[in-house]
Amino acid sequence: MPFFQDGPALGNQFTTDRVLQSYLRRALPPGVHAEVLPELLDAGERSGGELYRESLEQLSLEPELVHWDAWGNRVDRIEVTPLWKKMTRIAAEKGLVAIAYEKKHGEHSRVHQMALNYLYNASSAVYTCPLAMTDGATRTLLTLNHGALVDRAVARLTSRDPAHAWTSGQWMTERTGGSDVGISETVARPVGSRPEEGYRLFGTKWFSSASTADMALTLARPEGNPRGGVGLALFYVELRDAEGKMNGIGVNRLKDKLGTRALPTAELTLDGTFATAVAGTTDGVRNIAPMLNITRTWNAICAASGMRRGVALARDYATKRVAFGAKLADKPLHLDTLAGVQAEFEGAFHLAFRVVELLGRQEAGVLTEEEAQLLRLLTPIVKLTTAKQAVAVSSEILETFGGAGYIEDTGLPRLLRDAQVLPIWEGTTNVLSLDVLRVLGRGGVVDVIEREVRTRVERGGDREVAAVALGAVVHAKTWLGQAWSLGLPALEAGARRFALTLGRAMELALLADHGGWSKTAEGDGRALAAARIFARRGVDLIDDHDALSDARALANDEPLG
Ligand code: MFK
Repeated sequence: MPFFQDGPALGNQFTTDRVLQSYLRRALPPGVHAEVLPELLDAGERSGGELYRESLEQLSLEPELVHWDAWGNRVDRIEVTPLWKKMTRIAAEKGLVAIAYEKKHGEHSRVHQMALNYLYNASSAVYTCPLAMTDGATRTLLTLNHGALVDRAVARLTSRDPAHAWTSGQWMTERTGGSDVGISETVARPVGSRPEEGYRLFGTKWFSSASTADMALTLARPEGNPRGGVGLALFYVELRDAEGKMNGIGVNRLKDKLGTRALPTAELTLDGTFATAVAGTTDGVRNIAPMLNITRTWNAICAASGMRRGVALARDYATKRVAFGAKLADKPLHLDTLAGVQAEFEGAFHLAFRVVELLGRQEAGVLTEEEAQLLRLLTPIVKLTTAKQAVAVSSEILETFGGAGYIEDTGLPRLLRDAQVLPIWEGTTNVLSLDVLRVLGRGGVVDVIEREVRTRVERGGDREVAAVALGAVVHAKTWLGQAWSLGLPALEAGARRFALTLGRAMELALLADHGGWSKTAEGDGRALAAARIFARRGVDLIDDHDALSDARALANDEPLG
């Protein structure tokens, strides 16, 4: 009988997730926990069952752009995959955006919403992208409080009726760049003499994710406005009219991307697109910031979700694969490798959900001033830290499968490809590291993170772990003080190491805190073990040397002679 290897299998992704279950037992009041449990069980069952199966069956399916109909009309219709269509229905019915706005569980509504999205994400073919933008658009419209647009769009963006529900796009990136949004070229021409009469937009949007959306928030420069982000305005656009005709929008082509391949990302030409100014005719970058902060939080949840999926597959496989006379699960080096990725995942999970908790408190109106500072600082930090971890963890997960991890129809390479977008979109690691510095330069303080770390590690009760987490934050603070005095170039050069150190220290502290609780309340020492492993993997990345001089020396790469 020839040998055939059994592949990895998944069970219910809620009942098999120790980390999520334990966190929710601590974070949610018992009544809320009991109420949301059936939804989590259902999401876990679908995510480990039918949706996972369908995502594997549809691995090679991709969206298609249909430019013309049979009679020669330009239609620019995008045909999405069956799984995408299914996720559209599930997302509305399960309230994957709506839960946050229905606020049934007060400040815990965000944890409820994101726990569900964490479960669905890894089997959704990245349908979480349009959901993130829909959530971001809802939050932005509500924050800016444009009465007519709130009335028209928010009910649809948060609808649980698939026939009524809308999704939103977020069109920022242009050929001039995805990071330096202030140099965007799209212009806005007023339709009449008053801004309320609307605008026509002319320009190209270079990366428009989920271009199947019903509406979008986008940036354009009203004619005569100054350069830079301040001269841009935030606009609301509906993609099609009541007859389904495009609103002056041409879909040039779909992007051929490394990953997220079921997600239709398009290049768009706006040629007289009718648009409504959402909040005056300037300050577009500042006005779209609520959207950025929401999608960055989703990014972190999806990073944790992707890591958890990889760990679940690798752990199952390790119980099946036999090599050198034993199961991989019984091999000390394999165990050590899995423990390392598990610890990274657990740290990322707790930081992502800490930010979600803060967001929930903000939206429930109970956030303190200190927590508001923490939320503003942690939002770029959680995005950049977890995204980098997701790429490293996915790469390691593929390796735990040996050659099978490199073969497309196992579905495993997709874990890595889909993770690789996480540090890129919604602000790269460097851009977000500079955002952290911007917050600190405008009166924000690292002390809020230091206090959070101190409180958490004291509660956690592990001295070794506490010393690593606190030591890293104190070192980062000291470096910051010195770097301010050395000037902007030194500060910028170290910004990524600084932000990652704060991110990793926070993750470790939160993991330690949860570990202490879990040991006492549940008699489970595994989260503390994860904290100890995490602490030994390296938290403090600060470089006190003159790293910039060395970097500048290396910038000249000409061979001698
Ligand atoms: C799985 C889920 C993933 C979700 C998928 C979604 C897919 C969508 C695809 C995309 O659209 S990806 C492209 C996303 N693009 C970005 O994330 C942009 C990255 N670049 C930045 O974030 C830059 O830092 C930024 C564009 C904001 C810099 O622009 P500027 O013009 O130099 O802005 P400036 O002067 O720094 O800030 C303008 C104002 O906004 C300031 O306020 P004030 O005017 O009151 O001083 C800033 O404080 C404020 N601001 C900027 N970022 C903020 C913010 N406020 C709050 N939160 C922020 N994050």
